[in-house]
Amino acid sequence: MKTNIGFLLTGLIAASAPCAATPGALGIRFDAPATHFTQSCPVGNGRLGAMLFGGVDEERVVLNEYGMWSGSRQDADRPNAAASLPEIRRLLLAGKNTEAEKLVSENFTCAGVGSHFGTGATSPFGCYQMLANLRLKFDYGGVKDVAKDYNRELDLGDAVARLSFTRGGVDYTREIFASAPDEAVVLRLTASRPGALNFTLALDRPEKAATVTAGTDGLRLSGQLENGVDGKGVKFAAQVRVLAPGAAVSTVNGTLSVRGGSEALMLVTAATDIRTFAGRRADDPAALAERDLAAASRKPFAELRKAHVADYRRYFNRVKLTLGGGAGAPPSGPTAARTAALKAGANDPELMALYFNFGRYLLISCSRPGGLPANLQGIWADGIQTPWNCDWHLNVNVQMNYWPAEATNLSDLSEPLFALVDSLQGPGSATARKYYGARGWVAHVITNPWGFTAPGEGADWGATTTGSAWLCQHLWDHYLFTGDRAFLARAYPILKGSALFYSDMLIEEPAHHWRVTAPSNSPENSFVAPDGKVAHICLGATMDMQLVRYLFGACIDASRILGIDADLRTELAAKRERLAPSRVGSDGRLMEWLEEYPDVDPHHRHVAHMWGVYPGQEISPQATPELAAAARRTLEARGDSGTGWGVAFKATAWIRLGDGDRAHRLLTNLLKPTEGKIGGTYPNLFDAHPPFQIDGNFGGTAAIAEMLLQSRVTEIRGDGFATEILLLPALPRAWPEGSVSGLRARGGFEIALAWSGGRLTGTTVRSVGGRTATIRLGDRSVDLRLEPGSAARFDGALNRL
Ligand code: FUC
Repeated sequence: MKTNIGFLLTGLIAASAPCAATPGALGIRFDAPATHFTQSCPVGNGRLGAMLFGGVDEERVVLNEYGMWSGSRQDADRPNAAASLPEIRRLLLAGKNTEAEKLVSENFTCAGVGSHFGTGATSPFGCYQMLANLRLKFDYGGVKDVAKDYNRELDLGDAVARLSFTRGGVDYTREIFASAPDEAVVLRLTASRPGALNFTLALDRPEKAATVTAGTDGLRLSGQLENGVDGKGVKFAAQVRVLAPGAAVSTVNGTLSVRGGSEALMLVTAATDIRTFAGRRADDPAALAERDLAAASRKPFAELRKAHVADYRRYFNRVKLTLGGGAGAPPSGPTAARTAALKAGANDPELMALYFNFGRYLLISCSRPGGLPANLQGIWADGIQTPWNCDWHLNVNVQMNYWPAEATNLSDLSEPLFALVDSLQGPGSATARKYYGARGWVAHVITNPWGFTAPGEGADWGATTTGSAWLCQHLWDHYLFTGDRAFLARAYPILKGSALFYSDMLIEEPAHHWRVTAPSNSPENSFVAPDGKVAHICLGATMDMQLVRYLFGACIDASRILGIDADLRTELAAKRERLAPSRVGSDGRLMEWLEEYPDVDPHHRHVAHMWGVYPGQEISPQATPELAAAARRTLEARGDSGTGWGVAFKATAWIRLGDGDRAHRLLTNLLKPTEGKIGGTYPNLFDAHPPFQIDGNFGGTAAIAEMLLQSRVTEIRGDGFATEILLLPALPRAWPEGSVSGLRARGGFEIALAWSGGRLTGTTVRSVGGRTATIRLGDRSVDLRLEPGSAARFDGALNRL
């Protein structure tokens, strides 16, 4: 077999060089302007976002800023909730689920309206919303002919969106990016003929923009959001400056008129005074926006662009993926034509590589250290009342946003998620006490920047208690990937607080004397209760038990590594032994609940009990073949379609079960154009729940990485981890050729690998701190010991080179 070592070496060395992947995997293309933001080009610097619509006569750029949250801090805990707990539990133990659910509904949900069932813009829960519209209206001087050669593209190689067309014999271009180093959105327009660039510029907001002022130096907008109490919520400000050499700039009715130039640079800055766990960026948003603007305007465009591209590539170029081997040339033209071709049966591996690159692009663009974590739409939202308040949902969604972070070498971008988790301890310990009389802290299904940790307002979905345990998984997994002991020392109190909560809230069920969560539900799913009615509330849903098992295990390991809390270790180990296990039901499926309740919706979008397969690791074909077979049957029964994130979740489970072809079928479903209520993809590759929800983008990205490389820590020793690294564990037949570099494995390794004809041609394993690993390829394996910083190369049969 041919080895491809040249690639492997350059793969690692190229980690800091500009990306040279095929352009088809790096560009999202459009041949017409957007009419909806799911056709726009999104750019972002973690905090500021912009979506370029690219209209010829009128341009609309939707502006976003991550602190645009209405609402405010509130105490949403019901003061007397704990008084109902014994009765809720008694009813559950007696098999009276519907009666228990009624009591949960009356006494055990949050106080007040909560998230207002996802429409909380004017309530204290609040909602993330758009900042403003930047609108440009062009004057082509009576030119009659239409625009020709329209081309709009989001370039993932340098995080710049571009647009070009010709009209009346003049070539027009637009270019936009959001710079992290300069804290500004930068938009540049050009016309190939002097004097041909004529436009007006306006800034508006559909709600609560108290003032918009125009001066010849630019536009200013400011206002204050609703807080759900007295209208005095987050203050915000945005500013735009126009630099148009040779053009005449004047103010007209609150807008700017720019006439007679051939080039214009617009700089947009913005700030809010939101005070969150990420700190407060501005006491006076207008002053900060002004300061950022003054600093950015001192730099020439080329310098702004250079700094932006370098900053972005620092993240993006850590990984390079090529997927080849599709039949025939991929369709050229707009990306939407490629997703449509997929639906018609095309195999377009490069499109999947594009989707992977886009997922990494999105995370880099909406989640930066020191900021807020990616919400349900990252940072990109159009409108005021956004779907589900664009909050952080803890029963799969925000976690899925961070699924690709570690494996695709963006570990540092999880920091905002960790900061959020850290911040939930305070309010979460009040919730733990008031509802469960428990130590530690808990968060349920929804949260916001205001520290919401109470159960949601609907008993059917709001009672999941393991949102916090699932968040903790990300802390522990970060440690497993990085081996960062200082991080573990910081994370440990959070893990411990979460473990203490579950340790206190578990109760014993009578049939097997297992410890179970109570009350519980399997996220948003329902079942037929013993009385024949539809119910949600139960004891010890399988996902809960998997999560608590994981959390206790992590906490036990962490305390041992840190040499503290021996007593807690004993307490958790004893309880962990008695947690209800994952089980196979009489129909051969993995049981979703403690009892074999009949399904109400056999195709329900959540597959919560697959948590133990992915992202958890308690079920695998190697270690637990019977449970793995049951998981397969569950996935078969659930079907291959669903909401965007639901499809991505099922794909990851199929991957861990070793079925790359089936996972590829699901990825194909995820990438197909969305239709009706079925998930899929919009023309700009945003994931469709529908509506747009970014979790599916990240879930799909994680799935692609997982098809090529998996890793698990099998033992934690004095000198580090023993790790298993699985090469090409679920490579689909549809991707016979390809290569990837820069993927990370647990235990502290970075991997490059290449394959041809569906078989590995070679791999390079580099230690970024890890020492021992077993590399597996199908039935073959090789043990490896490396010093940090060194690398080992193998051919396609795992012979060391
Ligand atoms: C979960 C899901 C919904 C939606 C919402 C934002 O509650 O069940 O489908 O994704 O989050």
